[in-house]
Amino acid sequence: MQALQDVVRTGTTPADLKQAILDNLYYAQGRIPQLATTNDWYMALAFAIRDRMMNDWIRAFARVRRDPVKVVSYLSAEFLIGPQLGNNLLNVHDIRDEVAIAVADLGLNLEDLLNHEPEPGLGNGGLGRLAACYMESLTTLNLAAIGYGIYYEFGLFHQDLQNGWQVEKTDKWLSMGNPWAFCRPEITHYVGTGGHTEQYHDEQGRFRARWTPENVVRGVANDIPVAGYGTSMTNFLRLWSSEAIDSFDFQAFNKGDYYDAVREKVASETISKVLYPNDEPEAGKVLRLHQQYFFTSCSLQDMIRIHKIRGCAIDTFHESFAVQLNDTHPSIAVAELMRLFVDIHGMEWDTAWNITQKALAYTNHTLLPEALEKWPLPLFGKLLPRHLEIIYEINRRFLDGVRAKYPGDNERLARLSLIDEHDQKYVRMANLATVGSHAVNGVAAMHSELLKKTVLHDFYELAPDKFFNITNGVTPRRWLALSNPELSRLISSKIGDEWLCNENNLRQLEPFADDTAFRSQWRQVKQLRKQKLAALINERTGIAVNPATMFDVQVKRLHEYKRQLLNVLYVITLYNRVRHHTSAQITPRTVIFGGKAAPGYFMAKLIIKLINSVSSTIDSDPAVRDRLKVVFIPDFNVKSGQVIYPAADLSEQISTAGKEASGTGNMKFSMNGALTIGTLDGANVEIREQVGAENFFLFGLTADQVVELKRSGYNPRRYYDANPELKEAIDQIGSGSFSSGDQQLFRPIVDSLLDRDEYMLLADYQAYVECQQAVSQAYLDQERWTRMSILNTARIGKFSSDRSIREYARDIWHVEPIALALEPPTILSEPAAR
Ligand code: 26Q
Repeated sequence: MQALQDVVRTGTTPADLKQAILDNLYYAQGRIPQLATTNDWYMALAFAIRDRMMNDWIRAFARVRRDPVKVVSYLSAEFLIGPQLGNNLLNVHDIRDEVAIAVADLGLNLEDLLNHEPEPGLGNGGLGRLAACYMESLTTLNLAAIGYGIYYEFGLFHQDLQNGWQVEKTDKWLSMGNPWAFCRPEITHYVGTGGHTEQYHDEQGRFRARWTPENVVRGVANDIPVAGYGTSMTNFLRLWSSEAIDSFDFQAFNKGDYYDAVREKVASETISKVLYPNDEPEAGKVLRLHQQYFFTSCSLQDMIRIHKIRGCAIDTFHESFAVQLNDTHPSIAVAELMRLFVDIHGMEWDTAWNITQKALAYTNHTLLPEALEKWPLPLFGKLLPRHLEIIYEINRRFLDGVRAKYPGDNERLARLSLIDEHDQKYVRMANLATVGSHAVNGVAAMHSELLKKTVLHDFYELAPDKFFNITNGVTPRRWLALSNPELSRLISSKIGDEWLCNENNLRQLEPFADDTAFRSQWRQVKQLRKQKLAALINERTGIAVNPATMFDVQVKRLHEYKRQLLNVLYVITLYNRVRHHTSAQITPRTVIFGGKAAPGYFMAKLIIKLINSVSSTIDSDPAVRDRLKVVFIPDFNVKSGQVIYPAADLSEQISTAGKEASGTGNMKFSMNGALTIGTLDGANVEIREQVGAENFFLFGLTADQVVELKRSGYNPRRYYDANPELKEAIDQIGSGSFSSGDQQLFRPIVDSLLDRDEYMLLADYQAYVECQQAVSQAYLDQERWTRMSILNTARIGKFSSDRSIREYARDIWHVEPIALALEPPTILSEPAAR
């Protein structure tokens, strides 16, 4: 009887779904169809889909609470999950078609409801999106996992353009409600800061430390389910929001100091208020350190709570959880876990250290020295006095070991120390994470090699077995099946749909590269996706682009090392060539940019302005505008990415070699059949290996050559003086050709290029222009281009996040899939296991 009710409650026929939407509209939203807004309908549909995730979710978690399965705990300050509805329609029993019928029956359009969902922008870019892809793959692979992070009230800002400049708008993503999150007021943990420490002897006469914090906030869990594809496994994100312990400080209140009392509350709620919009650390931001400690502490306390519920002893913690640190942002976990073990649970230091190291693993995402997190010691000690003591103790013991191995090598000691003592003192978070973990990995083969050679070289010499490479990957569910349904259907029509969970199957497409009819269908799909992007561009910018031109795309955060400016220099060169008719045959291009600049990053914002200025200048030149167009799509995010990647012909991956740890956009483009023009940097190296050198447009200095050129004294002016086309382009920027004669506006760009050129754009310019020439040539032969495009998709399987996660599972976490098929079905009358 109950089981039957369960089936009715969450049935998946169009009729069941229609009824469920109406029920939710009425009972969860308090609305009737006649008065419902698009948001009401969207919410009702989202609740109906969420209802259909509950059984699997509760069942999976009951299993995890009961049985000794090792759970992956992915700690990340960012989860850039993107819109949930579309992905859940795909992953939850693949019910999109049924839902479309149900929705149409209600007089609605599914596309409109999908478009209505706001982007949950809980991340800056690559690192946050990687965490989201990994959670999806973990679930698809039936691995038990919890993604721990922060429930930011305001996610990454929205980018507007005003007169070509970036303007930031607050992201109020929760203002209309979030149907995917379960607030769990009963799951809370307390997190202290400040105050003082003291030492004492406990009842057994043991020497102990006690920390009396000055401030305490409460973290409340907000759970968002994560569905896997083609499995009943469901995992979840547990994102913490901060609250004041009491809604009022009654002492202050009674004194009549109402504002002081409320101020406390406001300060507590500030912790999870807003995502820092920089994808690099900024020195001295105490609130950021507080955020990191807040979510890390809540998460570790939560794991210990779950571990105890399972009836396990504290000293087997590492058998319950494999804790992955997504960059150094949660690296305070090393000291916090030690504090919880030693101070709170009374464990011996050596035992605690052993368990901590066994539980933790650290992923590094950058080699750039300015991007390595370090906190000024006074700031750190004020916020986390006990943690500083613990870090000193870890450091003392660690350096004793180093001294024994390398007697007298003080320089090595200074480099390895957890404390930077060069002038001001700092806590080095990468060193802390490395020492406290049993595994350290880079995110692409080249990056992992450079890690061992440069930033973590001394650690590598100490413990070479700690170091791994796990090349990044992206989920083919969101980035191919969901973003590009037409291409997915075309692929499945030839090789079946197994490729969705078995990435190697894509290889079976290779023979179809030689099939004329298939190539024609492939082009038709690309054309369709280009029309869709053209419509989006028109809606966002008012610019009409021609889908018959080559779509040449660079979308990613704005950063000097990513060299959007090199792309602009080429565009200006092309503009000049068209104007001067020096190029007989030019392949018409639409050059598309998108990406946010950190609000305080002056140069990145000026580059956005330059792109928009070049765009208008070209657009107002009738002789050029049909053959060359430049557009900047504002507010690039996951949602627009899903429209942009499938529509690209050419993917720009042109960072200075040695600077981009991996890149993941490069994978999304290639998966959707775009060809790459790129340097030997990050995962480009492996993408080229996979798709074949003949299907990849390579240019530029290698990482070794970059280092060597810098060492031997790089002089950008030499390139400027020797190259008339380069000189012309830079002179135009400086002389006001794109700024109505204003010679000051873009001066900082010109000066930076000619005086320093930190990222060696000028050194790579000629090679880039020549490579672009080869691209233009290749595009003229559409049959050849299509063949290359198909081969890109066919050979990109390695970059599925499923492959990455299998490697983490095998080499770092030592976890196995759980067999859910053996579980009895959950029925509503049976309470979930306690
Ligand atoms: C740190 C401290 C204080 C404030 C902000 C930060 C912060 C926030 C975000 C530092 C870094 C980030 C994000 C970094 C990032 O996205 N890195 C990218 O990670 C991708 C996934 O591995 C790689 O593909 C990219 O190459 C890498 O740049």
